[in-house]
Amino acid sequence: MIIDELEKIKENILKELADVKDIKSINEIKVRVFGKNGVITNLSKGMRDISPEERPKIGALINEARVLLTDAIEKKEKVLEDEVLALKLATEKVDITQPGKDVKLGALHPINDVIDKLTDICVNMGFSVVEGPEIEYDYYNFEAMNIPKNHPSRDMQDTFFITEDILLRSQTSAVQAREMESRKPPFKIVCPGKTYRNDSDATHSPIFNQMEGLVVDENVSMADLKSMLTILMKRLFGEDTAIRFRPSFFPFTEPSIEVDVSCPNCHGKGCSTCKGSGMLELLGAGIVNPKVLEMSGIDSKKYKGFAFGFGLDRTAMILDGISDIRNLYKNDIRFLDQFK
Ligand code: FA5
Repeated sequence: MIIDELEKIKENILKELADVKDIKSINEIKVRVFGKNGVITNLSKGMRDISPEERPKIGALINEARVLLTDAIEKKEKVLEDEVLALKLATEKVDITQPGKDVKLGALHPINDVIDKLTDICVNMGFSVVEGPEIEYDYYNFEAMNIPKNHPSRDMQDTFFITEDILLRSQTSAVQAREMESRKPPFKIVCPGKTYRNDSDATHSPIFNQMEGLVVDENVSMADLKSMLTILMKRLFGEDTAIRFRPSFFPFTEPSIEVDVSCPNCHGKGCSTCKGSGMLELLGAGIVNPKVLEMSGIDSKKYKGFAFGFGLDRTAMILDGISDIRNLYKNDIRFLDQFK
């Protein structure tokens, strides 16, 4: 009889609900009672086999049981949820009197710090910041810089070749030719980036960073270059920094100079870092060789240029008093922590 069956279902489910201890079991009961094949669902489906006279009465009883069980399930659910919440509140109390956890703050790497400082100074002087590829064609790194294949001046830079025509750029000067090809004078650009040479000692690293600067305009002179570099160096290192300009040679500039700054380790007395000279070479510079301008399609009769190439690792060494360049690449937190 359906009526007896209904009574049994109500009795069993209410008894089961009384013993239930978790939400998962409640959900299982819900499926068993009201799911697709649940006991109440099946009874409702069976209504079609009941005689039309009895149907309203049985229908009302099934509905009554549905309301009763839904109500009981919801009540039990609420009780269990309250219990879970009470337990959470009791166990997850935050003691606001406890001291906070120490958060370890990072800092800019000394080289990135130098790149930021130098590019800031240059942007203030009207330069645009550009980038170029680290894997470069021999053409841009050497040939367009007036250093033909097999020329002895290639020995000045011990280069990592990938193929005969492709290399890891040995100088950011490679960006000069790319920019001269794509821009119309007048323009002022700086290009910071990684460079590579087969070198390693206290002041030479196989990976290092340079920042190239290039100005192309109608009346550019060595006096402009020297005064601009002096202002730049004094802004970077301080007004009373000792700076030395020396004549030098680069195939892409004529005349050429090199610029030294007092050694960070011995402050001019002479030590192993500066190989006894008291000074550290920081950059090369000069008036752009007219041949280089012409090769990149710039009229050398109308326009002149000056260029400079900073060693950024050496700049970081001077700014932060670092005596061995290799420390910049060891990723030793104890070393890097000093520059926070
Ligand atoms: C050049 O690379 C030229 N392209 C610079 C230049 C640009 C001259 C524009 C004229 C016009 P040089 O080889 O001297 O020049 O390198 C420039 C600077 O890079 C050096 O003064 C030094 O500070 C740095 N440098 C060179 N080799 C290394 C190295 N292996 N490790 C760290 N710094 C280096």
